[in-house]
Amino acid sequence: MSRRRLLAGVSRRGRRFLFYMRACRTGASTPGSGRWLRRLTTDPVRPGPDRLLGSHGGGNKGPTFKRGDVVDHRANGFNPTDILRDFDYGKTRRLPGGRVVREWELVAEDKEIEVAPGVKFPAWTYNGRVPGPTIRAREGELLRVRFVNGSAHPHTMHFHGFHSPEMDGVPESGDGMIKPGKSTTYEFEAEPFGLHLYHCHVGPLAEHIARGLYGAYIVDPKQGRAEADEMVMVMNGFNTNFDFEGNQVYAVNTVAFHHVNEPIKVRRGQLVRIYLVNALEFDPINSFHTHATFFDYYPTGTKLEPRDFTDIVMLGQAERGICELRFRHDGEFMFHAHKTEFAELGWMGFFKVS
Ligand SMILES: [Cu+2]
Repeated sequence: MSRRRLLAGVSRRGRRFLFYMRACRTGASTPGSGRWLRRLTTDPVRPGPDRLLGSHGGGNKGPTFKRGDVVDHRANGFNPTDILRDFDYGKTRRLPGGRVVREWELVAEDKEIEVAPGVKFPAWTYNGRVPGPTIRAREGELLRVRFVNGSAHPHTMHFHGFHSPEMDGVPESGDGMIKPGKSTTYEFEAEPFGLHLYHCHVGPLAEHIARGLYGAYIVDPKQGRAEADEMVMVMNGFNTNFDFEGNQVYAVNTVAFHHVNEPIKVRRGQLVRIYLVNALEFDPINSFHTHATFFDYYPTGTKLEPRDFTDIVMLGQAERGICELRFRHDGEFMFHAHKTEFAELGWMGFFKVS
């Protein structure tokens, strides 16, 4: 039975989820720790992720979530809580004329990662993590990214932005596909300012991306942006059964339900800036919704005036944007995909405001 057909018959699960959402909103359950999640998943009265997912072959009976457990971040080699505020500025030096050159080295590596408790996925990674490092530069700098392929498969790095054909990171130009054990250097200017992404561009493209070869690429405007608590959310998913029809696990920054277990701590009244990237494959649209607050939305971050003031944004594949928000009240507030199916399968979390 296909995933889509399976979903068509499980409207009961959707109703349970809505009940769960209401329960969270009314404070019937107080998230904030693994204990909360365990209570949700073991209390026979309260609906929790495990029962919500049960009819999807998920929960503790299936591939998507295991009762009360969390993933082994140490074995993964990364923790989504760290990835959230981890910006990689590379190494800089000045050319004789005074121009800044910013340099990185990224290594492709095949690596099994745990994307939900007990759910292992044979990922292809940049620098051993999914998403890859958040590369960050300032408008107008000269960027050099040395790419080393330590994977068993040919890969590239394709950056969104302006560059010459040789630096496009596609198989047909420049150094083309970088074979296992080989390397190349991509050189281009940091422009335009905004929020972009990079990913492998070797075919079959969907698989090379879906395996985990993508990351956020931020170009700060010359004049900078207002001071804020900044974070990166790369919305992604994992097609763990390799049927290429959809995904069985959804998340921001890879680990399903991670920020249910570990809410994102923010200060009341402080400006929070979210760099939101949709790296999802196999599903054409993803979304981001905040509870109890609205945000200014800057599509692609390429203009300094927001386009929307909203509490939800829809993003197509590879689409991204900057969300700026402030919380007015202390408490714990959900954020999640408003596509209920994705939320149930891992794409939800909480802000803890104090
Ligand atoms: Cu690739």
